[in-house]
Amino acid sequence: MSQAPDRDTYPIKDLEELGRRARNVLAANDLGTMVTAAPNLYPHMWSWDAAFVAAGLSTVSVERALRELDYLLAAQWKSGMIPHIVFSDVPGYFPDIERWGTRGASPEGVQSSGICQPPVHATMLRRIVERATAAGGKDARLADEFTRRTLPGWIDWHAWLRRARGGDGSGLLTIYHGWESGMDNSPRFDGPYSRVNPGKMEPFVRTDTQKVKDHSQRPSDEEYSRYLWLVQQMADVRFDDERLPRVMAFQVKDVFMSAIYAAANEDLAVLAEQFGLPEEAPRLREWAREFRDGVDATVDGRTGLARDRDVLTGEWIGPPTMAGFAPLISTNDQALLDRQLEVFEGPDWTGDPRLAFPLPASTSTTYKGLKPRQYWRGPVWPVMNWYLAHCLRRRGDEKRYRRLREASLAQLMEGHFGEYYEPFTGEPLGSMDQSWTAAVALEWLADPENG
Ligand code: 2M8
Repeated sequence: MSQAPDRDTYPIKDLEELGRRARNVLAANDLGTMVTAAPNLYPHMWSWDAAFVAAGLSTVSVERALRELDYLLAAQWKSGMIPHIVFSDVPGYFPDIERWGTRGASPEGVQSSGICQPPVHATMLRRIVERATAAGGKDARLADEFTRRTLPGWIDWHAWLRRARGGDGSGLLTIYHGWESGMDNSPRFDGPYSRVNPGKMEPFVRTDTQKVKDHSQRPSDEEYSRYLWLVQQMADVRFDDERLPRVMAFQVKDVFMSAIYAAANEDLAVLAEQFGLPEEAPRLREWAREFRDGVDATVDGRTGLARDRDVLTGEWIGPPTMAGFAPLISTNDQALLDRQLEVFEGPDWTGDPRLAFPLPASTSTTYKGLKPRQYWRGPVWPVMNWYLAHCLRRRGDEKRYRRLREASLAQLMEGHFGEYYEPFTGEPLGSMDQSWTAAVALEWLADPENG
């Protein structure tokens, strides 16, 4: 099937059934304190997952959605960093807190990893606030109280990113681990990782490959040893922001994360104006401008795609991955936006007639290094489809939002809420009942007019 079926293809009862199942997935993954990222493979809270999950939860309960964000924010480090994992008590994930060596680094009573993930939180909070405000009554009151109370924490988070990761005037954030991008083994990082040579470290046993039986859907052991080596390099300097640039063997200017940051600064500025901190808005808008410009400046005129940069070699990063569409998230340049949309809808991306559904794969489907079943090397990620569509809709592009919605619903109708999907067959892969996939299903199902 190369065209997504029309909305009318689905009887309303099928859509209701999809919603019912998505709500069940979130309820089953809910430990009460946190919704784990997935039932088995990821039994903890992940930072950007939690933000998307909160948006999905808000279609069911604004109160529960805000509690999710509260729980994440309570793990914020003194520096302002929001850690990428907040650990639950459920065992079975590696690397665990011991391997991270972060005991004592987080606030009292919290256990976390020592790196960050893309800052989608303010964007999702704004989404939740808009939904709650439209609902009025108790929801609106809760959202008002929550936003006033937590704004300083979100602003500290953004200030940390700017200071610790983006203060060099490039308008781009640095990551010190592929995990910080959220797109762990994307071909974006092959060059930088090829220069990471693991030294002596404790042996380790992976748990992910015990859970995803088909190992070709996960990163390789060689990749994992590099991931673990970088964790050790950070732990050796006690995750000290000042020392990381001097010791880390992996340093990349992440263009996708930078675009997310630019957009989130705009959203945070709006929230600051509405909820009692208008004096903060100008500096948030200034960061938005700085990073929007930084992202625009990375675009390769030949391909029309944005690029990451390896800080250690100064080289641009070439492989055509979905990170190349960073300007769709953040740019104000109409000509660049038009060019990006042309590429996005062209034969190397959503216009590839071989696709099961016209949705962006994590790596161009015509790229020679495409691995259609392997994690961030080719599969389609439902959460990214929704996020990009949300960004387009924010620009007023309702037509493209709806197109992506139709294709996404068609993909999700098979009902497993896969972590990712094979682009040509639509087979769900990785973890099933993945929370953020269920969450975005609920977002798609929320009234597209009033959202
Ligand atoms: C994946 O990453 C974790 C490490 O952070 C893993 O593979 O163990 C990524 O897809 C990441 O983006 C996501 O936040 C996480 C949980 O869903 O899983």
